[in-house]
Amino acid sequence: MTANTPKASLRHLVAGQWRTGSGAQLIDVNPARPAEVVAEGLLAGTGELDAAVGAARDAFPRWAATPHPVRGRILDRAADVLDRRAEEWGTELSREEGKTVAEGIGEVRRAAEIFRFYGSEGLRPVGEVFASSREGEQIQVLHKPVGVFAVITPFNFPIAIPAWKIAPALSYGNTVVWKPASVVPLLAVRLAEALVAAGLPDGVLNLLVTNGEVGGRLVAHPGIDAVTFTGSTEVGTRLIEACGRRARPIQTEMGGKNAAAVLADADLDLAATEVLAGAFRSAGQKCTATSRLVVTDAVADDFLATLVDRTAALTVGDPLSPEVQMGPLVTASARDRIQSALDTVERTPARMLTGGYRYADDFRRTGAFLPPTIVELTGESELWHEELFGPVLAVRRARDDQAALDLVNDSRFGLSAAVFTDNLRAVRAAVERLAVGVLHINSETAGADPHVPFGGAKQSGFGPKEQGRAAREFFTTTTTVYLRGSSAR
Ligand code: UN1
Repeated sequence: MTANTPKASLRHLVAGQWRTGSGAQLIDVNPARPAEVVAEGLLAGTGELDAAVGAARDAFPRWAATPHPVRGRILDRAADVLDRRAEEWGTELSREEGKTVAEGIGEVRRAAEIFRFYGSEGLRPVGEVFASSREGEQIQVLHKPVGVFAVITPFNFPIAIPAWKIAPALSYGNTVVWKPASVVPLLAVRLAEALVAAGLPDGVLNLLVTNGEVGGRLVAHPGIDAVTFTGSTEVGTRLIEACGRRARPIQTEMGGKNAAAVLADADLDLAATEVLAGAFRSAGQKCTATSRLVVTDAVADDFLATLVDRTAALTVGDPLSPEVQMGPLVTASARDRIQSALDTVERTPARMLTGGYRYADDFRRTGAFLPPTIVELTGESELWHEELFGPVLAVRRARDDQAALDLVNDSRFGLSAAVFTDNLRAVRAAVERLAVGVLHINSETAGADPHVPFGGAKQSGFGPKEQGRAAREFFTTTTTVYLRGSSAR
């Protein structure tokens, strides 16, 4: 793909029709080469919003009544399309979002896997049966579709996160109005295309690429039954309030400031490999990224020396080049926001171990690039507490293993953590004491398998967990049936 690759035209999917929008102009650019337009078109406005919600409402009764295994076959076919187009769409993902092309292709395949899991869901048990304490009675718990879901997704996994919300929503018989982050509209169009090609009936999935204002109206729209959101804690808590006022169920997956703890007996080479991946893949733009590192004093000097060397050796550049290990941030404004936070380092008890500078070469200065950065803190600093969502790792040293685990818990977030150790006692302490939704022992903080629960503690998440069978809790509503024969027989 080159600068001459034709740009895509931006469209919205409403009631099975691809439409142009009635809102402002959107120009979607490649963050590595900001002069290169990836897609262009008009955002959706409030007219399209009403039409999309109306279409989802109209489509709901038939879709809910479609047998679950039949719905599942459509999701399976969408997975086939995603697998078939993985190279092409993964390359577009890299060009639109900035992660490396290998990560982009991997993400499209991951979306396919998620659709396969929920495609099979109709072949698994659909409810629970309980014994009754009364003779001649059985108690059944039935899981039913909820209705129309508003699905709001972030830029950083432009196809995997939408997949893990849309696939369960559709599998369990709901219909959807989806608002993706407007900086990654092309991959949203691709996912919708896969579902259309798979034979999804009109109106079951509606896609609106639009701004935050129309997104806010979507969440508050009277035709919406429930909301699922992944994004910042700031926006998430606003949506929780808006839904609370309407007694409308909402699930949010929000910020993280995830720590890796390297304990005294850790395999330092393994820990360095995993911390490097956790902190700098996708340029640190994952809510599961490793953005804090705790090292116990006994191994701190050795470990930090290795980690700093390996970080400084990372190849940063055009994510479409196969040898590049880290691409740009998603936008120039994301880069500038993080750069300003790093500019405060001089005024805090901290020292820069690597990175923290501005690139001087033309290519990386023009693109949204920031070097992979490690900063060691010697006292209280915002860099320990605030999520930057970029390639920045804040380090603290701990006296011993117990103090290291205390530092891991020293956050208002609780999405994931990683602990590097071979010590069984330390592992047990970590499992029992760390307030996180996802815990990795001897692997990086990021990553989420499609068949197991995913979500955070504290201010990282609100409502039921995502993925696997855990998603059923949010995407269905239950009826408890006390079932007896009639007394006459
Ligand atoms: C991963 O770690 O591979 O927004 C997935 C995020 C998370 C997904 C993380 N919801 O980064």
